[in-house]
Amino acid sequence: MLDSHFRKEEFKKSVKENVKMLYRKTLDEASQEQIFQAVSLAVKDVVIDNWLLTQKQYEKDDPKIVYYLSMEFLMGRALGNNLINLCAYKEVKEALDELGLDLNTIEDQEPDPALGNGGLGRLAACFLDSLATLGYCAYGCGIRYHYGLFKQKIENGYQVEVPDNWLKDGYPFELRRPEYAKEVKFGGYVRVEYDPATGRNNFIQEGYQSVRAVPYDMPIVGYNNKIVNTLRIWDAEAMNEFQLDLFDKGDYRKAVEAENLAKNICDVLYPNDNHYAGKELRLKQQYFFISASIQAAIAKFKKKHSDIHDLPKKVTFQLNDTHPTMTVAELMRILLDEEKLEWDDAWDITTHTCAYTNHTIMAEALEKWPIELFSKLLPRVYQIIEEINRRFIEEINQKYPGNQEKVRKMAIIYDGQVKMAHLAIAGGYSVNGVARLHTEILKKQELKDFYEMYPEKFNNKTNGITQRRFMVHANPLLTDWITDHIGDKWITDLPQLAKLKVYADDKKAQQEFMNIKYQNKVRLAKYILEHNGIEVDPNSIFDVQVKRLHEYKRQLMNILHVMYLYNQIKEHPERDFYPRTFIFGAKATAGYRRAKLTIKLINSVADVINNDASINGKLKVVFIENYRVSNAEIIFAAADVSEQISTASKEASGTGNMKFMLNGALTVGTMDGANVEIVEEVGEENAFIFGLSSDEVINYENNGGYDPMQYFNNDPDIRNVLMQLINGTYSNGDFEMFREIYDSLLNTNCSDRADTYFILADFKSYADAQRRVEEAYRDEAGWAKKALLNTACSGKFSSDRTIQQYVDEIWHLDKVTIED
Ligand code: B1N
Repeated sequence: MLDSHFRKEEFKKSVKENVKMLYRKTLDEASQEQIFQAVSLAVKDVVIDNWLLTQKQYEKDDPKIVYYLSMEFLMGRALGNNLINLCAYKEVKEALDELGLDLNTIEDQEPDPALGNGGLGRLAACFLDSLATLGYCAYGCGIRYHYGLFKQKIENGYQVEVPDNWLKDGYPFELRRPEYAKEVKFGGYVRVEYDPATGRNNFIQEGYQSVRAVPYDMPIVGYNNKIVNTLRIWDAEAMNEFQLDLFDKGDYRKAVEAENLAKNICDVLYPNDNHYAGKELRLKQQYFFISASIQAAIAKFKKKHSDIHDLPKKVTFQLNDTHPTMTVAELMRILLDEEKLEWDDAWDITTHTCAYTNHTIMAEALEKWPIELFSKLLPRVYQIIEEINRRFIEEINQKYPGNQEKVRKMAIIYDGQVKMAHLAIAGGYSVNGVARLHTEILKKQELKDFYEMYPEKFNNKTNGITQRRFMVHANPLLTDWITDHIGDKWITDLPQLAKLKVYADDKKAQQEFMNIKYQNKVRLAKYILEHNGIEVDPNSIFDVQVKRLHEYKRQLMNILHVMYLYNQIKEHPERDFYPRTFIFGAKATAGYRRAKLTIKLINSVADVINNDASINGKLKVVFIENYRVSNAEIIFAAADVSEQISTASKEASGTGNMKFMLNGALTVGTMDGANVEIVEEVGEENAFIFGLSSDEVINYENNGGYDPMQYFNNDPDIRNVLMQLINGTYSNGDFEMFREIYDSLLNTNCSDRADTYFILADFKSYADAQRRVEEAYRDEAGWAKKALLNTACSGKFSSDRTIQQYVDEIWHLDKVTIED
């Protein structure tokens, strides 16, 4: 479909006009950044027409709406993606060519909107793409952080964090909507007032500070269907009108405080992944965007509907992890205090409107807010949670009379803390995990008591990714090849890729497939040379681990294995060794010392190995600086081997694993998260599985008996590698630099059990899996077949499938089509 607005000549004219209007320049005078703005404006123009059409259709059809509430939306760049979904990419590229402009260079001017940390935020972005593409009425609700996730620089091998001022030149794909601003109240106290008219108590928050929440809307373009949904991110502004009375009363200090509160709230995204830090400002962020979003949703509902009891029929709130769990209490507050419903009525509505997704079982990620902090900041909301808790405990006592143990484990408020997961489970109608194994672990271990109490709430929704960004945009060569072979239906129906299976043994297809992989490796090699100054050989195996840096993801095991290979090559220079390039990309949370030291170790090992002429370039190690959505697209397309090596049971799902598979990389992985389902789809013979099972890991954790020192004592290869951490091999003779890492693996005196993530237990079976990789790669046809089958079998892992399951089994939304 070529939209009339994208007739080439018209588009070219529009770009020239925009440059003139915005900057009083001609095309050849304008900078690339200015041209990016001008092109984006031309694209936005078309998007806005469809945005209006979509609103009109929704207005007419009145479909049920899902609000996807998330602290993170890791959107990545919009320009190229919008062009893809408008089916105008090629036309626009040509038009720009004719103007002497290069679309790739223009796309590179866009800041990467990084309003998320990793998988959780990127999942939210993929879901919005699928919701729009499938034609469902959905709003993403989040925060307009002024600074996204930090940019990473590597200096002397260490990570340095640089602020990400993504809004500094203005972001062309957002629209400020001051007419939808909402007031959000913090602090003060609750006055209880008997109302003789109703015979009820009124609860009135007083002495509070207000912040004005102003929404900015970003268009979410569906693929080839004219639907444009909305990501609404809230910014905080001082609430001048409301604060005036504080001035009148001479309470200048309060007025200034309120102004400061507004200034800080949206400053910056907390850079933690799978970790809870318990900061007051984070709690403010949570309530800020939830209160604004829920108020706006209720206001919208009431425009069309007179009976608030119908809310669950028309609205559902999906909580992306516990971060938006405030929704339960805020909705109760509105229903009780503003809609004047009775408790039971309000609770019935709330528990049929909210649904919760769990994304992790890592204990350190569990949100538990101290009640002093909570009740001071949100006195009325806290009061409501106390009442929810009181009634919940009653329910537990009814079901398990006299069982104090159950109350202790399940209460929402206990030990001076508010437990957000418990609130999310009690206050919603659905609890889902993000991969089959993860959901089973939730039911059998982490949330066992809740599963026993509410088995009907629990369900699984295995994650997915959008092929529009991670294939059509990221890998244009393979996109065209696939479409040449099976048509283009797969772009909105990924299981169609199975039709490629008939080419798995076809010599010509194999060669073409691997030739595209080669060209993508050349593209990545060029990127690496430009950005890292390291030359890599596209004929070597590209073995890639890109994801947040976390101990449970075991980047350390990967680099220890590289050290082991290097030792082998040095000891046996005569042996045949297939050249391999180990590629890493990872940001570490600024305060996570051990993770940052792992980055230093990777870079130190890279320095030694890459500069050792004696190994003839057989091994290369590259740490790609500032891993983010935009370079991820280039990296996935170029990978031969996908490293998915988390300690079994720790990675809830993973989604990078799916992006690699889609692009024809083979998985080296543990039976963890969605890897289990990946192997199920592609067949064990087309992946390299190793390591302890989740049951074995959980058994060690519950019953003890793991002793990493045994491996150190009995295995000289492991011992050699570990000794090299403390004998200066990779630290210019400094014995202390990597001591902490060495200790973490062996020293029981450290805070945790030594080797918390079973690296030594899995090391040899990992090395063996890697030997199988090398052997398999030597068989060119064999490898091509496996790679092709990975792509062909990846159909399940589209977020379109995931979203359809959410719709069918949780949300029950109505499908919308644009008639025009
Ligand atoms: O969510 C992804 C999964 O694919 C990953 O396996 C999982 O690790 C990730 C607190 C998190 N779980 N929890 C977080 C992020 C930020 C934060 O402040 C926790 N991220 C995940 C999508 O399901």
